Amino acid sequence: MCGGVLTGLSGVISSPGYPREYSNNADCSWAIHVSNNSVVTLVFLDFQLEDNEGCNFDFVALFDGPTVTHRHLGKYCGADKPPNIVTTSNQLLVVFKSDFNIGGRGFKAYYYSECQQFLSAVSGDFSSPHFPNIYPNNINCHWSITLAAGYRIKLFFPIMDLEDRNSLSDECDYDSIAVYDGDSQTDTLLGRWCGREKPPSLVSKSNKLLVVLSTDRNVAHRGFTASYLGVPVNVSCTRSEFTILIPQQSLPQLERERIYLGNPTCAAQLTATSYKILTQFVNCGTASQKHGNITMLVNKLYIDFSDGKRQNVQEYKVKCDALRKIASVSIISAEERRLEEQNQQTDSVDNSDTEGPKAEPHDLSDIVFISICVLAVILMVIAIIWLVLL
Ligand SMILES: [Ca+2]
Ligand SMILES: [Ca+2]
Repeated sequence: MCGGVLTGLSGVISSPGYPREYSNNADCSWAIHVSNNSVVTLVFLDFQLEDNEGCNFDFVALFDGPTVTHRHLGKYCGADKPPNIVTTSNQLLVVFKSDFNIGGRGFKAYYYSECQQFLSAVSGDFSSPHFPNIYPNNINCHWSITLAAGYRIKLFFPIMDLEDRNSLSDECDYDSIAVYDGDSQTDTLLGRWCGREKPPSLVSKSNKLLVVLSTDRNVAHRGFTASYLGVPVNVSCTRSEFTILIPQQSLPQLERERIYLGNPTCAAQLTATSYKILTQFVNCGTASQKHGNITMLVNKLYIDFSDGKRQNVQEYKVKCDALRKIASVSIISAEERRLEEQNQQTDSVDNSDTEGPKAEPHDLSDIVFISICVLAVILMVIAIIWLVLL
């Protein structure tokens, strides 16, 4: 009649006949069993049972395991929705009982396994289960990021607090975060971290990235938070211009004006499949910077994802080594932007008495090239005059 065994990653349960009044003398049990090393979260959507102090007549009781002998997580009745419940193991038992009279609408709830998350938005955040409270033991959580083709993924860990390394092996043997450059654990391992060592910001080679949190049977800390952003990869340059291509499918429903290089007058054009910015360095405020002997032409690409609720403009640094015609693009994180602003402040102080190297419009090779041209013209003129005189 009611109850059962549920083994999916997520599912819905409700009292018999819901939303019609439940029967008297009901006795239902749902045993939820998710994949090993995951925990179960139960969320009530609706709740109305006969009320009495102590919940002795009609009630929902929850147990942290497969049977009523496991730890009691709570007993609920009345019309107040119970709080979200998280197990410590991969099993949850839900028991619903009613007595011989007086009913109610009953309840409806859904459960999910907290440790399987698939992310496909262009940017997002995630964190260890229960963050900022301590994470469960014996879990193995997967966050699988897959963006549209033409995107790479940049991943940051603003907060990192796991159990420390094994002092004997100096490895992350107990709890760890592992990041794979793809969608499975057979792909290249970008690194494994634990303790409070923050991973550097990581960039995927393709449009997929997998983050795995593994914890052992004891000692837990606060966990981690992570943020990721999609980077459009198609940036190229010649000696005089940038070409930036972003597949339209990677930025669904974004007006072309929201993508621009340097300033809003250099907004993207729409082609059949892409947003395209093709622009001369002299336009759009592209600056040249010296890095040793190499002159890099640098600008910022802005993609405005803001909606009514939230301001969200992503900034990307685009660079071109014009001599070698090699372009690159990277996301500017909030942290990098803060450092950059600091540097600009100190730079503007420094520049008041010294000339910054940034402002030089031409590199040495251009000057040499022009000098040779001028010399060639002079020699030609001398040759012509000499011929005429003869
Ligand atoms: Ca009753
Ligand atoms: Ca541990």
